[in-house]
Amino acid sequence: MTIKDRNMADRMDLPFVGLVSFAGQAACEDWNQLDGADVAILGVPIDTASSYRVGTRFGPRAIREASMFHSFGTDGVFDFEDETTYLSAEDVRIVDAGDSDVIYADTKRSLANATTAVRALLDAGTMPFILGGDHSITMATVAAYSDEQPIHIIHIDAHFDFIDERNGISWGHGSPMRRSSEMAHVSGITTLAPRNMASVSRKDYQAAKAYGTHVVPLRRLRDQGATASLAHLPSGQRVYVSIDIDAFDPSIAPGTATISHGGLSYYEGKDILREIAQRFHVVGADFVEVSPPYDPSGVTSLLAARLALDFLGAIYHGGQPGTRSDVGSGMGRL
Ligand SMILES: [Mn+2]
Repeated sequence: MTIKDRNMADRMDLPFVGLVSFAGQAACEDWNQLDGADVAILGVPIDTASSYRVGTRFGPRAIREASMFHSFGTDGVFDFEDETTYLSAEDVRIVDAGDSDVIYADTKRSLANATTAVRALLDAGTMPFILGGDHSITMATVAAYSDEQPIHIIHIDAHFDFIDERNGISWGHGSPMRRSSEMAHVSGITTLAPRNMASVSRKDYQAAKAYGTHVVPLRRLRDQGATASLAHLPSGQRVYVSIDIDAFDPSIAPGTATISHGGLSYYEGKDILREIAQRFHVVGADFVEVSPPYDPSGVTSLLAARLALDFLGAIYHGGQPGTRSDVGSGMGRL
């Protein structure tokens, strides 16, 4: 029997069957051939900028593998809680664009490759959705928006990531917001869910405040909710969303470099992402710091995959103005 003779439509393609891609979506590693895709998933497997535990170079593959459990067909996913179907073929076309290249022992060139990759995805008119990698990758992915209209960064993290430099290293995973704050096209930063002693030094905290970072510590976020925590931003604001998995509680996200107790629950995170999707114009996002060697049960990768799909579903549901029409056609560019 040849391939032609087989009825491919009858295949079940269960989550453990077949090649791995993000949520089982089509793969396209030629970034010149992405036309028509709304979202391009890009892995950036760099972990050499981590100041403590490494392993996030295996993050993109682990999140892809975990996302297969949530793979969906053209009919999308029905959420009974709001009686809505998300991620249907009419709403959004997601393509897995593979990974940016990494040069071992050379973090700076690897980061430059990530910038080049994200620019290619933007030039193709897709919204880059990036899987890290340690958090240093965000200074590279945000840099790719330099010839676009200004962006505000919504940064969800246990830490401030505003370190200027340590021992001459200014591109570590504790510095992405500091480096982003220096970019002319970044109009501001909101940091949600920081907490605990030692998550920031007094000097770096003062620098973040001097820059104008809007900070909502985790316990205030929990008290007032997602809507009030983002009320300072105007509706339709162009935002890039950077999500460090260590924003979540180590009981549900143990597989990360620098854990911090008292973090977000799944529903708290989902509520924040839904608020962002409903009110703002999301032009890019990343999920960083998933470290599979510290995630023996795979629960951290599963959480990242689930939240990524929740977020994409909320952004593209019903063709929200400012997302599909704008980002997908590249009209958001200057
Ligand atoms: Mn971080």
